[in-house]
Amino acid sequence: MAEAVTVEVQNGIAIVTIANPPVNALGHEVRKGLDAAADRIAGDADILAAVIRAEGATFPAGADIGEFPDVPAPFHGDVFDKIEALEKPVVAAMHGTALGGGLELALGCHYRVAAEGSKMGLPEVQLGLLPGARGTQRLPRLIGAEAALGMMLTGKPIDAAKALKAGLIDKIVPAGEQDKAAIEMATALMAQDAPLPRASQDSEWTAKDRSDPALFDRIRETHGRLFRGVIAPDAIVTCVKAAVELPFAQGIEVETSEFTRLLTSDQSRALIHVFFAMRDTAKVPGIGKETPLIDIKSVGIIGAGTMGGGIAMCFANAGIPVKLVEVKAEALERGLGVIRRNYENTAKKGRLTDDQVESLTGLITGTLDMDDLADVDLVIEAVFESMEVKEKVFSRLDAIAKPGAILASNTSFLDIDHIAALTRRPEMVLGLHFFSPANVMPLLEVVRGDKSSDSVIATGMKLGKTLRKTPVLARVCDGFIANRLMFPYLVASQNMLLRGTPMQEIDAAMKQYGFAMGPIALLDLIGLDVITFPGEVTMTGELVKAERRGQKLNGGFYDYDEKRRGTPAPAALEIVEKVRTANGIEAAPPLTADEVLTGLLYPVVNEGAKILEEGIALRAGDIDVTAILGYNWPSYQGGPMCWADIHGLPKIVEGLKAMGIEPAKLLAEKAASGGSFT
Ligand code: 3H9
Repeated sequence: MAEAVTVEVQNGIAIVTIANPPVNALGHEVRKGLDAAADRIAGDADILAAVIRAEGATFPAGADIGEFPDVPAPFHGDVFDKIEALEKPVVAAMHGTALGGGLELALGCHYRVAAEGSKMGLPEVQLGLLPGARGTQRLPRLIGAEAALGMMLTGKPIDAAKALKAGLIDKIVPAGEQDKAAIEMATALMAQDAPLPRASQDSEWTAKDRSDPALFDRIRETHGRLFRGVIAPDAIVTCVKAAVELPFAQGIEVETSEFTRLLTSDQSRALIHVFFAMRDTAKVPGIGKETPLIDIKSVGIIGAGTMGGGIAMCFANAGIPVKLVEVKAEALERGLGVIRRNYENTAKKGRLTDDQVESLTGLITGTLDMDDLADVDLVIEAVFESMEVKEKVFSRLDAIAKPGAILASNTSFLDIDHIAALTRRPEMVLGLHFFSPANVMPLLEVVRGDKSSDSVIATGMKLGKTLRKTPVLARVCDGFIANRLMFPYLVASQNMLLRGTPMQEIDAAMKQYGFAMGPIALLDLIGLDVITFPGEVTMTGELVKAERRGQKLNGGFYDYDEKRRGTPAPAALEIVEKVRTANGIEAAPPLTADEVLTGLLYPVVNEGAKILEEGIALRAGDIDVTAILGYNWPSYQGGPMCWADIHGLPKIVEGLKAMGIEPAKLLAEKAASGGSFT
């Protein structure tokens, strides 16, 4: 294996190269290499200056996240301090995305040159962490606490131009010329015997920030939303306060202790799991680079309703022309009108130009004739969720579509194998399940039928990326992964309501857990006419009968004001009472928030375990990703399966039994053997 760090001396300049593909993460070997390089630069009299550069696509994109929570010495921060302490100028040559520990490495250098278009950021907060290699101490000294906190709390990178303006870097050069420019800079510095600026010793900004007593309150106010539910932002503020108020040596003690606390927290465990899980969903065993892809240059969509229209927008946004089919002219006009209005609204917000609106809408053509789909590469059916209707569509479609065209259904629960069997090309059929609104929601469930070919599945997964969504592979079952997983959650919420816990308390418990809304409010948002519950849980049916369909029509469980704030609707309370009496249910004392939480989440974990053991999902992480992207499960809880691991599987098994629910075999086995899902 090639060495992760090499040093080559040219004309008195040590050129230190990091080579650790794919993103030059600062793993153990890289840290050892940099540490040794710093020793060599210090001890070798022939070396008068140094440049730190990276091979491949990017300057280091951070610490090696896969190493966490263990970090073998030498530690990142100690290595960067050693580099900063060198008495010879060190210039960082940055390109790509200098993130996290990568940016902290650059901050330890005396000068920073960056390629045009490169980005700098401290995204640790998104992993439930903070910049723990002196980033919280050096960056505020270099660009001021307010700008530094902006970067650390949002985790969003800034581009080189903004970094230059802020004083984070010293020079921008054309892309590809950063190494040459850094060497030139080092050569000039070495000739001048120039002073070595050390960010750790810079006191201009800290003096300014100390004279601004409202600084930290202002920051909390500006970024208040980012503090909700998560612990890292507070820790970041604590560290930056230390940077402003304490000498560097004391500041790094605060940073190290806060970083260690976060690194061993459940939140960073969950968020790091989510980071890798998001990237793993695209990996399908048996399908690789060698699997031939089907070129999708044009698409047909059947149904111009909310779903069909949203899907059409996804393709137009990716530059792929769409033919949108409807049965009636009126429905087609309405669908095309909604699409245009959506784009025009985006333009009003300044996120599209008028020309872009025209070219995007120009990519979507309406037709009333399904025969017009004879030449497209992919057809997605997005008609009413009835097998009878879909049977008709697919039989006809099979006769119309050209050989080699993929036929997909956007069904959210119907049997793809049954649909495939209606065609003479079952190997070309799959499910492409978008979530509403399709042009916004980031999840795409790719449903593999028994006969779907590898090429068709590979193409479906690739399509997810083309449409800028995260594709997750599912096998056929009622509700696939996301909807099947969350159905028990919604059912359990209905049972709680019937058994006497007020709806606002059920919802509050789940908001406290981190959901944007609780299950009852969620039902109102989805629309009460869309979901049918089994058995005695018929409150949604009764509400629909009373012309209450949720937020979209007359309110549902809640009445809504003009700002969409809900209050429990008297009409709904009457229906709860009526259904309760009709089923002879006695209201019990309301459950505590904790009982609501476990009562709703344990059944989800149980369903997740069944989804896994039946092979509907490839891995537990895929289930977590579908819950996070499809149902807004709070990512800092890791999704249901990671949450279950953290919460404790034996506790969940016992809890399920106490609720009268048989634990899934896989769950029981893992609980008994001390195993985990993630
Ligand atoms: C940190 O730095 C802490 C310090 O402050 C303190 C330390 C004491 N480590 O995203 P991609 C893998 S915390 C390990 O698909 P892209 C990734 O899993 C870190 N692996 O590519 C994937 O693997 P695979 C702060 C990493 O081009 C492959 O690289 N930094 C890391 O779409 C390609 O990744 C961050 O949070 C890593 N740091 O995007 C930055 N990064 O192919 C995290 C990536 O096996 N990274 N991998 O699935 C990113 O934001 C994006 O990866 C990046 C490239 C923008 C760099």
